[in-house]
Amino acid sequence: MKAFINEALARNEAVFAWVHEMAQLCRPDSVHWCDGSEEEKELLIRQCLATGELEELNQAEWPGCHYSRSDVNDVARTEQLTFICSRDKNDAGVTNNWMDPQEAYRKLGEIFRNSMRGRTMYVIPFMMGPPGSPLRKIGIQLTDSRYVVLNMRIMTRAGRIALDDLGASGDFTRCLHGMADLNPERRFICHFPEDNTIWSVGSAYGGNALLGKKCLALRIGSYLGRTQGWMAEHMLLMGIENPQGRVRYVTAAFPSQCGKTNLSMLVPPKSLPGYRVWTLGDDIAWMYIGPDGRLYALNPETGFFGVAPGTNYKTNPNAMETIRRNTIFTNVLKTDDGGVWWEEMGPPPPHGIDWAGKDWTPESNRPGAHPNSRFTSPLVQCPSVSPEWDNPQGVPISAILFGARRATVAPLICESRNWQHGVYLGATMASETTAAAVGQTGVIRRDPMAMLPFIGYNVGDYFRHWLDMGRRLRGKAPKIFHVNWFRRDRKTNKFLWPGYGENLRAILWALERCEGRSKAMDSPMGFLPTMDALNLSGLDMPPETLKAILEVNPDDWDEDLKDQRELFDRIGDRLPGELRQEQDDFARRLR
Ligand code: SAT
Ligand code: MN
Repeated sequence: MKAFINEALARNEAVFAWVHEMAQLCRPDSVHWCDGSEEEKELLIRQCLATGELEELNQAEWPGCHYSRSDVNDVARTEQLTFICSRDKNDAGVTNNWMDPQEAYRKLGEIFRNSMRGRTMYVIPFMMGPPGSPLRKIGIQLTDSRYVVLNMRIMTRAGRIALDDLGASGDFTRCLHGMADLNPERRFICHFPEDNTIWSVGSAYGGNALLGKKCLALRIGSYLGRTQGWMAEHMLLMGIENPQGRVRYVTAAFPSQCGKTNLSMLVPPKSLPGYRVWTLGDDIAWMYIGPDGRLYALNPETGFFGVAPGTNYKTNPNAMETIRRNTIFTNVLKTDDGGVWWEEMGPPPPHGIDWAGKDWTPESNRPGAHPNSRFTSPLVQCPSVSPEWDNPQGVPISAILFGARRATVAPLICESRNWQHGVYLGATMASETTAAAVGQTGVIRRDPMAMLPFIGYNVGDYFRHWLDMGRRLRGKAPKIFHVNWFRRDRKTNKFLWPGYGENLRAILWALERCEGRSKAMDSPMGFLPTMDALNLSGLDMPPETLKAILEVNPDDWDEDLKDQRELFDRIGDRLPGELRQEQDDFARRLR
């Protein structure tokens, strides 16, 4: 390892100088440069087991798997403690918390100062995106958490590969992370887009601490994407192969915990023989315009940081197979025989230790796994992994889906009239909140493009960038759809649509529409499948139910339109006029 480090540092003064400066601030006892090797992983795991940072699972049942319990105050992203620190407050926009960069460096600097005394500072060079890709980005994360190192090794291309790729360049994202005392009062996740820098302190939880993910790949990524002419989006990426063997690719944006992982690993129902789904990513897509003028997408990550509760052999068999090996489980329930369990995984064990470290039995009357408990697993272990998953060019996109979790209002699927109208549908998305972020769950919040907590700059400029991309794609833009698997019956409050594998039926209609086939009917919101256009073979669905799922009822929309207008008013003068126009047109069509 030493030789590789010396070699790399001889080449790259910028990295060396920055790491030195940060070490002067945090004062770790030692600095460990991560090379990404297997020996390094084994060493880290051994140390984690010795300190209790990880617990070993039954290695016969769960080979290479480990268990982690995070601090009970540190189990989800903390959006209220997340800041965009642009020089001009207006550049952060109304969807972000803003802090003056000087103040942020000072404030967080005080918390970081000497915070790594008695600990090791790990230097993790990492690459987002496949080697050789025009979109790949290098980051270097400093952290005093071994858990973070082990997760970053699964979620990114970490170690020597990234430093070698960087060469002598100073063009890398400077990611400083420290646990400090894990005190929510002294927890800040700050992004400095103009400095290509991220400082995160006081949390060791996924989205707060694995800085390649939401912080780099989405917040800094979206900022870089706008300046460089590409897009960083909160989207899964999947291929759909038809019975003739042709594969078409789709990206889909849903808020956290709305089933992106399940959809990306979908298993087609038996009644749709010959179809196959290929998984490329479950959370983030980077998209750019390829040499042929089409939109291409790739997944910058190499792993899944998926929600455990609700995952089982019925809802997501591919995820269940993926997580059997080399997986880190965080905040699930640990069973007495060294296995894991979570709500809806299967029959509960008679006894276990819950996510908070307490004794648990099925009679305990509280969840054994935290609702936001997670698995971290390598993407290549997924049985449905696409052979194109690490194609440096990415894959061409046929359709973009914007999905929300809505009990009412939004139909199963709706096709936008054109790109601009599709951007409007994405911009006005709203969804019920989930446990992925700290706060109340189940309340409706507007979540433009499912990017509300992840847009790294002014949301008005972000919408403008979407419109510009459409213009640059000329006639070759993918079609945009709005989907909602979560509509409920007005009387019984039960879900109307079976979801999971059956969601493929709606996507197949979308793909047919992309080829100018299949039937649609006009509605105020956009084009809906006609009653006979969805392939429902083998699905026992009464026509009344289908009608209810596809309904766009003008009376339902009053409140929603009001709420949309509020968002647009708040965005103010950076809101593109085209979106106001789309909104007025929608209101007119509803009347
Ligand atoms: O933010 S995390 O990456 O921890 C999970 C999510 O919200 O998608
Ligand atoms: Mn996510």
